[in-house]
Amino acid sequence: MPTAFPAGIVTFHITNDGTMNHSFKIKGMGVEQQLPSDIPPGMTADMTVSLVPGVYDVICPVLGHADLGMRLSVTATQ
Ligand SMILES: [Cu+2]
Repeated sequence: MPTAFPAGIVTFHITNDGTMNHSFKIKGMGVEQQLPSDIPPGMTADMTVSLVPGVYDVICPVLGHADLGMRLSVTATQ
């Protein structure tokens, strides 16, 4: 996914290319939103979130996955 994109109403199209369940969470600037359920392998999900300009952490909230590297710092630009 891109590490910078314009702020505003943003829809993430998330594809699980892996072999186990994963999920998606974005947190920062007072926002904390994640998918209501995990994505099985080979499946997709969309999540729409309203982002003000700033820096956010995107992680896979499945237990232990963020510590395995499933995290990314992204910037919503003005
Ligand atoms: Cu994961």
